[in-house]
This record gives sequence, C-alpha cells and structure tokens, in this order.
Amino acid sequence: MSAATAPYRGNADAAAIAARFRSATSALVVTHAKPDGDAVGSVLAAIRMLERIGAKARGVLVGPVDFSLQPFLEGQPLSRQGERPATDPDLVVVVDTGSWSQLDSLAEWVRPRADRTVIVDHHRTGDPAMAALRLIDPASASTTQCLLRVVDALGLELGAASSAGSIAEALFIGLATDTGWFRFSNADAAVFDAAARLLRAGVEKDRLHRQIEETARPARLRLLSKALASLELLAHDRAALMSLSAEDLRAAGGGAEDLSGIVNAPMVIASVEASVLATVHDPGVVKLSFRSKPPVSPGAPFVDVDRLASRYDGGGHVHAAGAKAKGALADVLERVRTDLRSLPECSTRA
Ligand SMILES: [Mn+2]
Repeated sequence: MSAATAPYRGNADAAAIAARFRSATSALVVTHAKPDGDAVGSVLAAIRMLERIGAKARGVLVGPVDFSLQPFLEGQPLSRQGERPATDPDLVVVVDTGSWSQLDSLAEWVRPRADRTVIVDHHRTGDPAMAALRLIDPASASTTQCLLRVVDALGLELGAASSAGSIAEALFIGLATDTGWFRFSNADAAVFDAAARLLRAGVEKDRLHRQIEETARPARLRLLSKALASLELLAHDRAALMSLSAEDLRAAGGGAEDLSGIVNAPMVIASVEASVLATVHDPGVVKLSFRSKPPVSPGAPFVDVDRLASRYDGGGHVHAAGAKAKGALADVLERVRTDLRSLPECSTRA
C-alpha cells in the first residue's frame, strides 16, 4: 500500500456522484485486480446506471476473474485483460478500491486522470488523491450498497432489465458476496433493507446463489476430505491445522481454484478460534491460509491472524490472512504448530 499523506475520506454524497454521472458522455469503470463479487457487481451496476442515463460506458477488469463470476461477464461491454482503453472517456469510475497497488496495470492510466475520476468505495484505506470526487462509506457492507444510494439519487428503476441484466442483480451480487450471503457481522438492518428492495425488484436469489456458490468440481470435495483427514487440534482445541501436499493435489486432480473455503471447515467446532491450511503448489513453497472467528461481543478477544501471518512475511486482515513460507511441508508445519501452541499469549487483542 502506498503511503497516502491525506486520510482516505469521501467528499461527495450520492447526489453529487449522480450529478457527475449525468454530466458524462463517455465513462470507463475499473476496479481492483482479481475482482471479487462486489467488484464485478459494482462494475456491472455502474455501467448499467451510466447507460441508463445515456452515457457510453465500458469496463476494464484486471483478471483473473473467479470461475463462478465469469458467466456474469458474458456479453457485457467490458474487457478482462486489463488493457488500457484506446479512447479517452470524460469520466473514470473506480469502484471497490481506492488503492493504487490494487489497480495493478491500470494505475498508471488512472493517475493522470484524477480530476475526472470518481471513487465509490467502502474500504478504510486508499489514496484520496486518486479521484476528485469520492463517495467512501466504510459503514456500508459492500460497494454496491453505496451504489444503491447513487441509483436512488439518479431516480433510476432497479428492476428494469435489458438483455445485459438488471441494475438490481448487479447490486445484489456485491451485497450477497461481501456479507457471506447475509451471515457476516456486517449484514445489519440496512443491508437487509437493501436486499429486500433488490428482491422486490426481481432478483432471483436462488439462481444467483447456485451460480456463485455451488460451482465446485468434484476435486474440491476430494481435497476437503484429504484436508480433514490431516486435521490437528492444538492449544486446547482452540486452533486447527490442516495440510495438503503436492501429491494430495495431484491425486485429487485439483488445484488452487478448488481450495477456496476449505480453511474454514474447522470453524464449525465450538472451541476452534483460528484455523490454518498449509498447501504445497510449488516445490519448496508452502502457502499458508489463516482464518479466525470474529469476537463474540464487541471488545472481546479474538485471534489476530494478520499478526500471525506476519511471522511468515504475510498478512491481510485480522480474521483472514495469507503467507508463503519457504521450506519443506513438514518443516513449515512444525513451525506453525509451535506458533499455534502459544496462541493464548501471542495473538489475542482487545
Ligand atoms: Mn467490497
């Protein structure tokens, strides 16, 4: 992350963003590299909003895009290769990030256009200098929740669908995926209000859930079964450790794309507060995924896996982090075991 001198704050409300959208004749919408559901939903929603008010709008994504999200991109006015646009739009919209490093190959294209750039985002960190106009609301569960306010300010109908899809569906994809399908602590009353509006506008949530969440290949369950067979509970059952060797991955016929969520499996155990999955993709490199449960009540202690991952030169968030450790799997596992055994004194924070 670049060292921003000014705090990352918004300077515009939904009405100001709506007015700026209305003044545009051509727009380019971008988001962070490796876009997740909120990023893809936000890009699609912004494109549809701009088209609805008569602007020419395109999106550029920097891949890879998760397999489960790819069907939503088919036939849409966007490219997935992160190439810089040939024409110069009079509006640039950055959604779901305000961080230069996350824009990846598009950063150098966006940088000289800050005066005509708008950010709509819900993250806490970023560089305010990226955009002249910013709607930034960390209290929103998803960027699409912020965009819903812009839709309202524009007076657009949520449900009206073209062959490309509806604004409501694009907004719902971000809202559902960033809240773990309305399970995470960020799924508050405002999120359920927004979701109810989107459902009334015609969103088919069962179809979307199936399309986004139930897309695994058989290799996924073979790897889950292997991982569970390796499960060790440490620190009086507070920590879970699982591993998959290169041979496990080969035998299952799977790869990195089949592993998402496996690290969370031990969280169903009441006593488990943190979980680590170690996998070998490249010889001599062990990928470590760390997860922890949120505190049971505000201020209660929890395991800070960002700190744990930093011991392996990794990092991320307090409840989800990653690292790449050099060495043989057995050696890395022994190191992780030692760290997890001392969990009580090393990694809780108020
Ligand atoms: Mn998001």
